[in-house]
Order: sequence, then structure tokens, then C-alpha cells
Amino acid sequence: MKTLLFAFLLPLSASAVQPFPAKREVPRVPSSANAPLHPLDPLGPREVAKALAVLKKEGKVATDTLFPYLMLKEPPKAEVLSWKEGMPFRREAFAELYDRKTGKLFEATVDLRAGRVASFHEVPGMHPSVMISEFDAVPPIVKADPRFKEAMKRRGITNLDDVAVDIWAYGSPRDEFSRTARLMRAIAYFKGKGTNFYARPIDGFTATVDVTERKVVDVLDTDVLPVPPDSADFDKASLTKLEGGKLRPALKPLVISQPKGVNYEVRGHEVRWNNWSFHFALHPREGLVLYLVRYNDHGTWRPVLYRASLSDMMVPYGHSDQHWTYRAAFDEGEYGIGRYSGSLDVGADVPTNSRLFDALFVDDFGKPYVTKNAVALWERDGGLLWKHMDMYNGGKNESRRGRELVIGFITTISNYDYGLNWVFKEDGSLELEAVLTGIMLSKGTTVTRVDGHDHSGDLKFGHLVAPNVVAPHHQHFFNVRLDLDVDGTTNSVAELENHALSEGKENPFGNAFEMTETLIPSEKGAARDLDFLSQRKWLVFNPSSRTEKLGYPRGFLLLPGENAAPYLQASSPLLERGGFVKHQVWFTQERDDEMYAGGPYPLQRPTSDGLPEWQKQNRSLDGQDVVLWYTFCVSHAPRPEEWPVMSVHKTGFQLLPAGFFDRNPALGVRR
Ligand SMILES: [Cu+2]
Repeated sequence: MKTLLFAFLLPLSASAVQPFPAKREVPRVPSSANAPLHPLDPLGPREVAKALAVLKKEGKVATDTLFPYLMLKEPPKAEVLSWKEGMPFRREAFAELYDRKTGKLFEATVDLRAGRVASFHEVPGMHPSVMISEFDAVPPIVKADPRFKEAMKRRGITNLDDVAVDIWAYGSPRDEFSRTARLMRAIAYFKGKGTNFYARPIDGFTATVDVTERKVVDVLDTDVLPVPPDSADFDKASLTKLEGGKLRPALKPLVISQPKGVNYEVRGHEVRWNNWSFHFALHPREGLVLYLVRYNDHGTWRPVLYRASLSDMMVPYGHSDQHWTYRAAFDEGEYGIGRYSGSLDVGADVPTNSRLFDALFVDDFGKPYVTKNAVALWERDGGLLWKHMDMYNGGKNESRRGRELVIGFITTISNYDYGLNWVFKEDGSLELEAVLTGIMLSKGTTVTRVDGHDHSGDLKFGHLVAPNVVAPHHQHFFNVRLDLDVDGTTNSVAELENHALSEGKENPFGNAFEMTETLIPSEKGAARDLDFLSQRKWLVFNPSSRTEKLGYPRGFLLLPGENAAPYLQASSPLLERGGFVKHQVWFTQERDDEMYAGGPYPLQRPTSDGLPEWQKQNRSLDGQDVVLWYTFCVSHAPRPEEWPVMSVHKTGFQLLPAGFFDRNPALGVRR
């Protein structure tokens, strides 16, 4: 459940387009509250109000209309790329309008400059993602149902104020009814007087709610399992008690100090730091999106990425119990990563030297609201950048300390918290750090102790993390859409592999291995898998831009990190719906309307109309505008040390320049 703070909107002020100021000026609120400076700036409150007024004026809004999303409709890529500061640019709003009475979903584009609806059409058969208001609307419906009361009574619970009801997206539909009606699942936890109800599942009960009809349409009430006895609260008072009366002594301070100020400049949503420049926005669906990432190569600004975003997620649970088989959270497509982001806590969530940015979202009823401090930007120590100690010259040392720029946000979808940080480095590389923390989903069980390595019954599909609590196995799949523009939009794709040569004339001592480079000419054959033996990597390069000295086509390499294949059977409906997990690396030709790997509306969809479908067009990837889609996965077999709250698990990948520069771009870094 999400509590939202509806902040007062800041007064509007028009601000003229100006070049980067010579002196660093620090506007507290980004341009979301002011007139947009750039075609990719998110909508401001005045624009949201105008979009809503135009939709109303043209008769598109009924009494029962909800707004799953109302946000900037990004201008076509070609238009953004040809835009120069000072030129006029289009401003359009994209709105999903959901009629909660009829269940009809519409998409609208509002031309904000002309003050008219530019397009409006129904999207038949699709469900918008779970809306924040539904988290509030569904639990009372469940609690009022006599079957719920009966089920709780069977478990010895008569005071329903002690019970928390949490909701889930329906999952993969299996019949026509579950495709058409808007359905949510509801599960129960014992809250009592505690603060962490996720630790105390009331298992064996799932209700299915028709949200439109506002009634429970199905109840699955099976085993009565013990409610876990331990509260597992982790507020300060509870932890003090748990730790035997006192917490650890506070450590002496470690101070992060930038006495001469920061090294980045911010104007609106644009950031410049070191040799990097980029634009950012906190998108309500995708979370933090980077645009127009460029690197200044000795005075030449070279594009690297046009747009980088999390395109969808899928978190399937691996327990065969019927209360668990539907659980596979498409955290982005079914819920929305950005709009569930929270206000960052400086000194804990992010370092004390962070600069914070508010983000503007629109609630289900079309009202804009601000999430304070939703995005953080900070510089951090990057560890050793490079070094050599000359052992023949008295141990003379040449080394450089690295510095990194990080921009990130944290989202909370019910029990889990995800952080995503983009890291910019001085050697021309980029890293995405995905951070997993929060509370693992819990299942009730009769087991109270393991006594060894028991892997039977509930312990086959999960691990005991507390008496009567099993945390079922699950996988977190993230798909990232990387619209690389490596020194321009004309790019090609190659797969790199290491191969040992057979012993023979070319390899007389059996030590030689080669790196092969295989072009991937088109989308057919561009769904690729990681390979341990050949250490497969992928290169996106610009065939028409060569480095001056060595003549390499300028390229960027995907260096995968932790990953895993899905444990879903081929017959699993989840593989149909979340087809983007079937392979780890995908390439497509860029299309502005191919944005979400699980398709635009994955909620209650039997199949996906996303990435695997688009790829069937077999468009060329040779000298084209190319998009790299990378699916990475954390296979989570829970440990007791991750209970009741997980220490951060960090995962992600890197993008490394490969033949983009003629030499180490970090040689110019001063000591
Ligand atoms: Cu997990």
C-alpha cells in the first residue's frame, strides 16, 4: 500500500531558454514546475491542467474516467535530434483514459500548444495497469465479504482490524472471463499491532475481486496454516528489543565533503559532468529515463545513447501451491515503477552530498502531485581508476583515483524496494546498478525448524526464514531498453565470442584462442543467449565512424553481469506473456512506439505483443538505428540473513567503449 503526499504545487514562472550559465546556478525544482526548456522535459503542472481541460472540453472525460497515465508524449526521435536550443518544439500529452464503469480503455494525445485533442481512440480488450486508487479500493471489498470473515474465523481471527489485505495483479488469464473482467487477487496478512505485516502471512486464502463490479467473484480457501508468531517489525524500538536492549554503538562519522562544490552543472533536466552530458526524467511507468547521453571526446560531442530505460520486469515465484502459481509481478507493466517511487532519505537512501529533484506525477483522477526528492544525483569516489608501479625505477608510482557520477531513484512496489542507479565513469564507461532490498514475500508453513538441510515439502520450493515462514524461491527479471546511438544513429551489431583453436599448424602448443566477431544482420537471429564457454558479448558499432589512429568503427560493448535463465516450462503461460525472458539479449530496429518489452498493456494479457512479436518483422540491423534490449535476472533462493528485511543485493551490467577511443580516455585525469 502506498501513502501519497499531495504537495502544494509550486508557483509557475516562465524561464527563457538560456545557455549553460557560467556560474553554477542551482534551481531547487527542475523545469517540471516551470516552462519546459527542452522537448523531453516532463509535463509541468500547468501542462497537466491544460491537458485535462482540453480533454474535458472535447467531451472525452466522463464521471467515471480514471487516468492510469497522463504524461509527456515524447516527440518523435528525429524531431528531438534535429532540435537546437532556441527553436520551438512541440508539447503533447499522452493520456490513458479508463472508464471504470464500462471497462473501456482509450488513448489520447493532446496538442498542448494548439489546445486540442490530436488523437483519441479506444484500445479494445486491454487493461491499464493496477492504479494506486485500486490499492485502496479493493481491501474493503474483501473485508466486507462473508467468505473472508468465515475464512479468518477458521484461522481463529475475529477482529478484522488485525488483518491487512494486499492486492496482486491477476496474473495470466486462462479463460474469457478473466480476460475481460478487471480482476485483482487479494491476500491476507496478520497485522495486529505490528508495523511489518508482510512477515505474518495468513496463508491458504486468496480472493479474486472484480474491481468494476466491486465484488469478490471467487474465493480459494484451503489449508489452515499457523500465523507466524514473530512480529519481525524493524522499526527502531522493535529492533532495540530484538537485539537484547541495545543497538550497536554508533560508528564515528565518515564525512563526505566537497568543500569547493560539485563538479556537475544542472539546467532543468540536463546534467553535465566531466566529459559526460545527458538529460533525465522520472517517467511514471519506466522510472528514471536517460536521454541524449553524450561524451565529449577532446572537444567533439559524440552521442552514445539516445534513450535508456527499464522497459519491464517479471518476478515469477517458484512455489507449486495454488495460492502462488499466479504470482509473477510485472512490476513495471502491471504497476508502474516511476509513480511508485518514494522521497529519498538523505544520509540513508542516498549520500549526504546528493542533489535532489522532485518529480511530478498525475493521480488516477487527473490531478498533478509532486513526489519530493524522488531523484538523486551525486558524485562518489570511484576507487582506483588506473595504476602502474615501475618496479625497475625505484617503485615510482603513477596512479589515479577515479570519480563517478551517479543518478538514481528507488521505487517500492508493495513488499519489495528496487533502486536503479546509472553510473557515469571517467574511462568512458557506463554502469547500471540495480539494487534489490525490502521484504521477501512470505508463505505460511507448519515447519518451525529446519534441523539440517531439509528440502522436502514447503522447503522444496522455498527456504525457512523464521518459524512458520517460508520465503518461496523466485526470479527477478529486468529488461532494459538501450537505444544506443554510437556516434550517430547509423549502427550495426556484432556478437563476440572467444574460441580455443584446435591443436595443429595454427596452434602448435594448444594455447591459442581467438575472438570471433559475427555480424547480426537482421532481427531474425537477434534473440541471443549468454554463453559461459565463449564469454559472449555484444558490440554495437558505427560502421561509418572510425577512430583516427587505429581505424576501429566506434563501438560500445555490453558486458553482462549476474544473470540466469528462466525456470519456467515451455508450456507456462508466463513465457507467452513475458516472452522477453526467453533470451537475455535482443536487438530491434528503433521504433518510437516499441517501448515496453512486455507490450504496452501486459495486465491480464494471455500473450505478449511486445519484444518477441516486434522482432518477427526481421528488420535490418546493418547500418540502422538499433535498439539493444538486455534481460538480466537475479535467481533468489532466500537466506535467513535476508529476513525480515533484505540487505541490498546489487546487480546490473556495464556498457564499455570498445574501439570508441584510440587510447584510454582516462589518461587526462589529473592527480
Ligand atoms: Cu527476491
